Amino acid sequence: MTRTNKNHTLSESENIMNKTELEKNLKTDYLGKPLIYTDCVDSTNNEIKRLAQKGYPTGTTVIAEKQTSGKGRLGRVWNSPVGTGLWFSFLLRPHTDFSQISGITLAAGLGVCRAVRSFTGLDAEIKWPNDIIIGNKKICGILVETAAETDKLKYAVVGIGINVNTRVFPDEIKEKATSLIIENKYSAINRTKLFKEILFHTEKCIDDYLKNPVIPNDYKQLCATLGRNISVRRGKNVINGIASDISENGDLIATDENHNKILINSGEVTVQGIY
Ligand code: BT5
Repeated sequence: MTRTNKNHTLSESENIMNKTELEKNLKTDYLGKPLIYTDCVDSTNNEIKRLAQKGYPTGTTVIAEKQTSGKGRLGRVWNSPVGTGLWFSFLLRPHTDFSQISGITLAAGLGVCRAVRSFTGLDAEIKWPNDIIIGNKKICGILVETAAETDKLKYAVVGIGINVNTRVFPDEIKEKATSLIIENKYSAINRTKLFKEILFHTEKCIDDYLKNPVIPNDYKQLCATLGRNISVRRGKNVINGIASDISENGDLIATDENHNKILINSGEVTVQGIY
């Protein structure tokens, strides 16, 4: 069976992607060049690190149908079953220092969010720093890892996982995860086209940030965290506040119960109303 409308076509043969189609009409300067497509890998982030050690250039991208050890932050597991999602990573060798890594991370999230919105018309938003959500559930996680040489940034790996045509989630995540097909009233999304759209928007956001390292206004407009009650763990304490802004270097700014400004640059932020 083939269902058709502009961006939402899924024939049986499209359940598996292929390298030729993935590379065709890629509108990027460097992302996806070269592109390595594989059936199965431990983690596309790990594979990029192996290729980085071999000297592969900036933009090198690995995409897999399935990951056996897909990972999130802090050693968490990223559920990456075959044939339903987009699991990919790319290598960046930016001529910047570590201070710009959070900006690059936010730029990648903005790129994915813009791509999902323009391609599907769904109201995707960003949960700071770079989860993509629809409603109050997560459709995408991004893991940025870096390698240093003395105190200089050697390279960064940006790993993106998106639930595209996933209909069922394991029990552990079914309350907090959703997918594009679920949000799209069960009309399937063409993963190959979406992948190319994401590379295009993400490259543009990263380049814009590297040229002019400020957090763009539309990041803030799309950031579902702003204006909400949040809590963050600091050692043994939990601080509660309202998220109000993003600082120049990408930190979340919140106002606590005593009207003090707090800057949050890492760690787990719980946002009221979002998974
Ligand atoms: C992230 O971590 O959200 C970053 C995920 C990055 C995955 C990509 S896939 C391609 C590349 N290769 C990799 O090995 N990783 C990257 P974090 O914020 O720590 O969230 C992880 C948590 O999200 C887990 O503990 C689960 O609760 C939940 N989770 C796991 N799989 C999920 C999924 N498919 N959809 C939504 N939530 C999920």
